[in-house]
Amino acid sequence: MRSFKLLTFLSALASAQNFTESIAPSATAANGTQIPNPTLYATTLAINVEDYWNLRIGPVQEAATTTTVSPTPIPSTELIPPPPLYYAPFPTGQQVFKMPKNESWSFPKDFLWGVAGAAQQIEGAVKAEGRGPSIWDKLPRVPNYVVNNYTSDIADNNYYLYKQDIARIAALGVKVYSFSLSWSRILPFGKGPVNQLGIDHYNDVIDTCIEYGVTPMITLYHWDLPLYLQDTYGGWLSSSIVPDFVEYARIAYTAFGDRVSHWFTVNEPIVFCGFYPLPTQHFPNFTIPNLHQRYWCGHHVLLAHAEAYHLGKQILGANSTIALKHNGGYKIPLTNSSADAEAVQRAWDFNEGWFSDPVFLTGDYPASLKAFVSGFLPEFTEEQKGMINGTADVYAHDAYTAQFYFAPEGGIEACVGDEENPLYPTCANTSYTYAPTSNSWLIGPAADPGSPWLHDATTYLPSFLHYLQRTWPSRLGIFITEFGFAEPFESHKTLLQDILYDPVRSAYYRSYMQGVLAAMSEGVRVVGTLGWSFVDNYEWAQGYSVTFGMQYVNFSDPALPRRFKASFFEYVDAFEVYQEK
Ligand code: GBH
Repeated sequence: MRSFKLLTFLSALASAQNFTESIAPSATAANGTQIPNPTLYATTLAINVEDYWNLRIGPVQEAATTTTVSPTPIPSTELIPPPPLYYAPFPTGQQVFKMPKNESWSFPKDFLWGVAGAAQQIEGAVKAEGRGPSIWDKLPRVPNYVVNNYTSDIADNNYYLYKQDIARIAALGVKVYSFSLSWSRILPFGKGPVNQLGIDHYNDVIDTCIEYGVTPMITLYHWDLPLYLQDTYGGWLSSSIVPDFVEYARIAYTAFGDRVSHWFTVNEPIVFCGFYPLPTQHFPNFTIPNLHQRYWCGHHVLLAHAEAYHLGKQILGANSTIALKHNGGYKIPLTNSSADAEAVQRAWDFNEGWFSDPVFLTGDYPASLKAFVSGFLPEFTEEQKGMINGTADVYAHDAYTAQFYFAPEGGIEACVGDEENPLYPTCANTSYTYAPTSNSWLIGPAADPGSPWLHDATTYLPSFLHYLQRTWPSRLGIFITEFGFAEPFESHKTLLQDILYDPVRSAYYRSYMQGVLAAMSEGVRVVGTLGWSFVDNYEWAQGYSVTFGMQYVNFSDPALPRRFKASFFEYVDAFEVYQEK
């Protein structure tokens, strides 16, 4: 069984005077003698949120603007679209920026189109008004975990600028704004006392959306785990996370459910479970083998999500939409060999299938994944399977791109039997280029080198959407909850006007929306699309070196007005042309 070698930070607090980086108390006494078991010498002192910041994070940066800013009207000149890009404008004429219209395409009136962002990436104000630290306040302080050791202490300062941020997207006619809650704003320690100031903040974000005619949607968890839950029991590695997450969900549904009916429980568990193991010098260690940690995390995610779904239905009612956000690219066999077909299937199983088969099909893992995890995870009971199955009203997918897959050298079977193989346990190799017999062309234009996983592979989008609908059918259809592009080298551009004209991202948005329309005209049910992101923001391990925004943000002075990039107009244009009035 798992045993937690947890050296609590509380014992470190006892010697907080000389506490520096590691929270593990020294195993060596002053005279050089080994202390046989330092965990014996632990204590429990009550510490407040300020102490906790000081103990684990240290000083944080503060923005110049530290009070909520009132919105101002968007100047009408800012709403003038750019001159056309690449393609002849249709109909012709000055400043006309319209897609040539395909009469067999359309978005229904109630199509949920909008933009998305996430708390840790935009809010800043990390210590303001009682917020507790998250693991993403700690990770940037692990040397070289993040490019340039950039933190999200200030980010877009959206915590104070949200009114203007909402006014700006409303000015372009955007229908939906999807944001995430910072769990540690609402519960500074992830559990225990509720911070009313955090609740008040999100109440006002929601009310501002409604005032501007924008539909708010909430993601409960976008990677910013309250640090305390990681420090005390290992976060998602422990079953203790399940009741804590469900309680947090209850608080949020109860506070905001009267005005918000679209909810996402967790964002991309494949990704955040992949954060484990966390850097061992900076977080308590757990004796779960590294390779197993992410699957323990996934196991608890499924249980937490499912319980939160059922609770949500009770509190929010049957008309609510609740789902978890899946992620991954479309998977194309590199060649038509049966080995490559099997590699593709394994890749689906170990990625989307990991969470989608349990939630949409069986309550349990796909066979190839199960063969691996049954070596260490407990099997879901029949009751658990029944509880997990059917817990998403839409198939929510963050569908950015596509990739080729092929069998590893030496074959899949050999890899599956060889823990040392770097491709183990998925045992599927990947490529961004077509096979050498097709001249090894890249699948599509590359994004910024800081996002090497991302290419404009929108030619494959209709096939992708057909695959998702066929494989994991859902009650309401597919919701593309994120898609977007990192304009190559954008952070190297120095002239504002150069930054604002983003051709590769614009072309991506254009062909992406055409791919959605094509798939819909072929019978794929897509209920909405959310562009990522409405502003440049803190791009996790890439810091501010990679930008996904459809609006520019000046990070040296986030109080300066945001500016629309050309791509934002391209995205909006798809709805001006194709949405039924
Ligand atoms: C989204 O995930 C996130 O939800 C969002 O927060 C983020 O800002 C956005 O992407 C843009 O990056 O570096 O080769 O190991 C999209 C899915 C999964 C894509 C993890 C990047 C890492 C690939 N992401 N993946 S790699």
